[in-house]
This record gives sequence, C-alpha cells and structure tokens, in this order.
Amino acid sequence: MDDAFAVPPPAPPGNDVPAVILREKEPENLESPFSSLDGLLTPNELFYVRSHFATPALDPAHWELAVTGMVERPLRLSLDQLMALPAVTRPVTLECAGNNRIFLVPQAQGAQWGLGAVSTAQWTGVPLSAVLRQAGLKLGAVDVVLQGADEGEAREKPKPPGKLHYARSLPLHRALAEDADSVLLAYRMNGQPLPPSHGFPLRAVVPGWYGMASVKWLTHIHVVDRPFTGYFQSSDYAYWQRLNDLPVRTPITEMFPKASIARPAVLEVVPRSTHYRVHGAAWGGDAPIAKVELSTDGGQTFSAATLLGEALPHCWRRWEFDWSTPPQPQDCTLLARATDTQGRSQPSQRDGDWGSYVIVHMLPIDVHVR
Ligand SMILES: Nc1nc2c(c(=O)[nH]1)N[C@H]1C(S)=C(S)[C@@H](COP(=O)(O)O)O[C@H]1N2
Ligand SMILES: [Mo]
Repeated sequence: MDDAFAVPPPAPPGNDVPAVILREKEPENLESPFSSLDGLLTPNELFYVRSHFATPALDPAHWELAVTGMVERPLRLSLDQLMALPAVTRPVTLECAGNNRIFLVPQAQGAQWGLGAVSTAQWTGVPLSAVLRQAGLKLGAVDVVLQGADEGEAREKPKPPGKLHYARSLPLHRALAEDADSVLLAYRMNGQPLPPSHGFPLRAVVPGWYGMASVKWLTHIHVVDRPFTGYFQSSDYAYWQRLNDLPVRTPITEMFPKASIARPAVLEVVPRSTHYRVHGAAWGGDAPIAKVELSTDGGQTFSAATLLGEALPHCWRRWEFDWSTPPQPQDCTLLARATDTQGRSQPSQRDGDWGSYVIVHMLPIDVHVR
C-alpha cells in the first residue's frame, strides 16, 4: 500500500485539547465539546454560547439597570450599586431548549446543536427578588419582563418588522422565588467577570428553566400587569400545549429530565472485550435526578448507572457505567434515560408539539466496537 494514503493512527486518548465547536459565526453560536466533560463546572471558554443578535459592547461605567412599570419606586441601578447588595454564588446548569436538535429526523430549522448546548457554571450575583423588593411591587403586578441590550431582526414567522430587543418574562412567583430557586442577576461566572458573550456586565440566571429565560446584557426590568407575550415566548421558544385537545401557543419554561452520554462520543470506535467507562451528566427541572439507566443494546435492556458526587439543586449530576464491551466487532447503540424524584422519565419517542425544541426523548448514540 502507498504510505501516503495510510490512515494515521488515532491520537492517544487524553492528548486532544478541547475547544468549542463553531455553529454560527455571526451572531455567535458556539457548542461546548460535551465529549470532553470533565468535572462539575464548564470552563468559561468551553461554555456554550447562544446569541440571537450581535454581542453588544456595553461600557460598565455608563451601564444602568432600569426597573420600571408596576413598582412603587422605579430604580436606576449602577453596577457598583448592584455589586454592593448581598451576593450569592451557586452552580447552575444552563441548557438551550434547542440542544440535541441535530438528532431530529427530518432535520429541523435552527442551529444544529449536537450534545453540547448545555454547560454548568458557578454564578455570582444578586437575587432578582431583592431588587424587586427594593422597587416595591404594586398590586396588580403579574409578569416581570427582562430585556437585553442586544437587538436585531427576528428570524422565525410571525415576526415584527424592523429590529427588536431580546426579552423574556417570568411570572411573579418565579421572579420572587428564594434560596436555591432564586433568579440571579449575575455579574460573575466561575469567579471571573461575566465574559462579553455571556452577558457582560449583567445577566439573569433562571435555575431549572431552559436557557432562553436567562436574559444576557440585561438593561431593563419591566413589571407588567398581564402575561407578556413577546416574540421570544410566543413566536420563538414556544410550543403547542394541548388544552382540551386544543393546541395553545405557550412559552417554553422548565427543563425536563435528561441524561446525556459524553463518552463514548457519537460513532466512537470502542475496543472489544474490555471494560469501557461510559459516562455523562443528567439534569432536569425542579426535581432532582433520582436515577440514570443505560442501554447498550439499542433500548432492549437497561441497567442502572452510578450517580457521582452529591445532588445539587438545578445543577447537573455526573454518572458513570462500567460497560463490558462485546467480544465480537459490531455496531452498538447506547441510550441513557434519566428519571427524576417525581417519577418523570425520558420518553422513547419525540413529541412533535414541541416543534424544534425540548428534545428530551432518549437519543441513540451509535458506536463501533472493534
Ligand atoms: N439578551 C439575550 N439573552 C439571551 C439570549 C440572547 O440571544 N440575547 N439567548 C438566550 C438563549 S436561547 C440561551 S440558551 C442562553 C444562552 O446563554 P449562554 O450564551 O451564556 O450560554 O441565553 C439566553 N439569553
Ligand atoms: Mo436557547
């Protein structure tokens, strides 16, 4: 055989330097290399980025957060004023509602996310409830609209003409939640100032909800007297909820349980007759993950995986499974299934009412045993 055409040997494991995967250059959309999962926190430079418009350049010296609408005392807070309020730090997992979209057949519209539109960071900031208490809510306040400084033209129909700002709302009970459920107005990420791509100087972090709720480059909080139905929760990031079998356009909110396999990676070549450490992470909405099961035979049988570390609210839990790989070369399909403490589990089939979002059915991960 001509040596020029020899297949190079695979790189020795552990020598590959993880990097984000470019999904879209402008606006910036970057996927985290999920197969490199190693540790509870995702380093800032490997954290996925989901942006609808260009990253705004905000000068922290002139930046202000305005709190207006159904409040007793409208506020304009500088970054220094916010940072002077009592701060909390918590690990929270963010997952884009479109994570895993590349697995949909036929292909769905939108960014073709693989496994890595999910990441975990330690966020530092002020609870939104503290800022709302400072402003004082008026009787009749219903919804809290969070608005970002970024703006541009919408993509999905129906869409308004011209430019719009990114904005999402939280019902009052979610905005006012306390302790582990607190919505954070975060200005630090993994101990560093928030990077520009992740919302510098201030972003919301809404634990347990899909990432679209965690508004970046936050500049305005409008308290309103009726449910907000803005573009990013009626046209985009919404689904068809069945009420008496009538489909009703409803904002996507809480995450559902999901276990994701980091290794083996999709179409990885796995040695036969060996012990292979299958591992990954599992997360969900309000309820903690109770168990993760793994199938190595395409879903015919499942066995319990081992949950690692401790259960932390709104943070993914890592898990592992000791796979005795088959003695003969063959192709295998791995499936992971998470169940939360409320007994909610992952379905085997896709529910089309979610459109191109909330891809929570068990994903087949095909590998080659050689
Ligand atoms: N202002 C603003 N906030 C935003 C977005 C955006 O485009 N603009 N994208 C949202 C979506 S869809 C997700 S999944 C998360 C992603 O946060 P990250 O880029 O820090 O990972 O930010 C959310 N907040
Ligand atoms: Mo998202």
